[in-house]
Amino acid sequence: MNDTKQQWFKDAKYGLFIHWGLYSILAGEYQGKKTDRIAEWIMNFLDISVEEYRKLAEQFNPVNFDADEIVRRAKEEWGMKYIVFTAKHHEGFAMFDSKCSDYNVVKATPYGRDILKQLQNACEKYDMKLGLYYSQAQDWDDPDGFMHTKDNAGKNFQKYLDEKCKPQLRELLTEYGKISLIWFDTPMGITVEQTQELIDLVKSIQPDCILSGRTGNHMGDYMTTGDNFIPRLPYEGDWEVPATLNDTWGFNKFDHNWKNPDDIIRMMLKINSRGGNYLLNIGPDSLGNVPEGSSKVLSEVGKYVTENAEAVYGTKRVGIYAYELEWAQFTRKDYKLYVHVLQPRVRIELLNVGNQITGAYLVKDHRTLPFSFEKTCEGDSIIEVEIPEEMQQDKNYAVCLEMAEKEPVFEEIKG
Ligand code: FHN
Repeated sequence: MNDTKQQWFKDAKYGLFIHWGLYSILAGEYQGKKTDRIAEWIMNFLDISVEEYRKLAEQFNPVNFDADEIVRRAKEEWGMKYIVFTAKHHEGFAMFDSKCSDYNVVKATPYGRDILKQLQNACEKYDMKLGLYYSQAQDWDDPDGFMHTKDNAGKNFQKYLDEKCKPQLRELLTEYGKISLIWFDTPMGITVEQTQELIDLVKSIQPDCILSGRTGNHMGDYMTTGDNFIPRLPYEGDWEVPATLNDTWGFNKFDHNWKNPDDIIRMMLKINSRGGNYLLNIGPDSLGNVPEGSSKVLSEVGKYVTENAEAVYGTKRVGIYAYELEWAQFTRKDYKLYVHVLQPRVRIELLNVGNQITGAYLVKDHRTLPFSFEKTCEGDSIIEVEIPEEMQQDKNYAVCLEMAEKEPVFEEIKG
């Protein structure tokens, strides 16, 4: 079972992924050609040479970037408990002041300021956990870094690891305060020994720093699911679903396919209910603006999360309930079952939940609600909670059922 041994990660439930790099300048299009795939892969998909791609750095000037504003909103408005920022994505460009590669935001761009330092300062100010994405295997700029779908024969991968990857990780772990998580990704080609070298390096500098499921050879500290893939069943241990708000991670000016807030809330609760964290992405544009489409959705979801904070953060995996409920999702704590009501209801009816209920209240204002628990004519347990009349047309609120038992008693359907 995956155990990060970090309570903050177990309790977090909801985090912000930020994919940002030079690809945001191309925004899904290069020399009139569009990519119909994730925009941060444009260098690979459209076969842009290293020499050409490097020229993008000369244009990178994100004068609108406001780390304080992004972190403040993530914390106060969007309800996120941690941030994972792409310190270096597959393109190989460092969004921090790297001493071992000049291909970085301070030395190679007109902007000349350290993006990561600004984020670190803001995270410290708002007491936000900071994690860093680092592409440890793919580096499309380094001659010895791997590139998916291309011929990697003859590359001296160990040289890249020793001369770029490890020195940069050392910089990240020594010069940017507390790093709570390193989000390694696409561990293609990396051996068990090489993976262990990376783990040892990280843990020797910051022992509490946890490692994503894509560290390599399944040696990370927790399970990372496929992108946008939600496990169907409750899953034991620590895990996380990385997810997009549209169909890309890096900014794509053509992609306006934003998911709607209700769907995001439902997906978040499914993930939380099954025991995982939801790491939801934004891709700022080349000026540093967070796309309007994503901040609108995040604000709506944030309203739900902050109003119902008690029913989200620190909750635990719920067992399997016999019925599929269109209108609800569950989360739980000891002696409390939270029913997230996602569609209008006159009353909550839960069949085959056999707990003795000692109280019921609306999570957002702790208003007590009338309830009963008894048996149906068929002898099945049934819990009912009355919804106040003025709320019967509402959706998206949580109700807490206080139970005499520590955990929900989900009965089998006997029929
Ligand atoms: O190739 C990357 C992709 O660009 C993005 O960073 C996602 C996030 O989970 N990870 C890889 C694909 O799974």
